[in-house]
Amino acid sequence: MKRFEGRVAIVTGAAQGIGRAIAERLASEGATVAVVDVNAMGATKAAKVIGGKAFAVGCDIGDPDAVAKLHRKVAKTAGKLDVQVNAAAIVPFVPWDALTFDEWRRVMRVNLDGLYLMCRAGSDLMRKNGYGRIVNICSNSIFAGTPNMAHYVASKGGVLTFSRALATELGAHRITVNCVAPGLTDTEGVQKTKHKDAFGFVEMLQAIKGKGTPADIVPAVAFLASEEARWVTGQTLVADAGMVRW
Ligand code: 4PL
Repeated sequence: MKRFEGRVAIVTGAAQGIGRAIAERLASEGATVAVVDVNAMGATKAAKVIGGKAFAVGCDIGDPDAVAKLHRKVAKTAGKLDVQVNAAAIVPFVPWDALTFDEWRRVMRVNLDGLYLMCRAGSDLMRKNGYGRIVNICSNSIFAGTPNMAHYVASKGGVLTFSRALATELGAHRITVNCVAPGLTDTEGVQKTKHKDAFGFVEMLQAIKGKGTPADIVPAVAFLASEEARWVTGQTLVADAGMVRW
């Protein structure tokens, strides 16, 4: 399929994991992709591997000036913005008894403040063309109440409800806003934390057995980012092998 020919996309968190897999898919289906990550070197490497019209931008999405600069660069380089996938997030493993206010704020700064900044700048750019697809990466942990990440779960609950409200506000501009909520997924980030020890537990709860990978999340995102998803907005699609159902 070539659903993104002539489209311009931004994918955050695209140096690795789910974000990177999404960037690869959008590019392979024809999009010009801004490969965005706080790890600028990682973004550069990912953009090089993706090739074609992909270009890297180092950006801390929690920094208002950096986000403004990113969108100026995309407007200048690619001329417009059609698709924005917000996959960048901090995925902590911190038990409640160790959770400090500084750690709470660190996660909120990226997972919610960063999402606000990206959607503020992204929707302003999309409105100029009266077309847009925003896909925000949520998490099935908001339904499961997953332990050791209360601040993350709180932030992802905000991702869902913010996306709903934004969908209502942006509908008039033919911009859709939806979420994809993955379950525990085998990524570089997860492998670096104790979350990697939870695969057996989540598999027990899944309707379909196995270990989720970024490739299992990509199709849901690509559908919501595509032109033909125009009748779907304000929704959250859970992609977790049936671990939670809502
Ligand atoms: C079920 O979003 O949804 C661990 C780590 N386990 O980040 C997540 C589950 C993790 C999750 C998540």
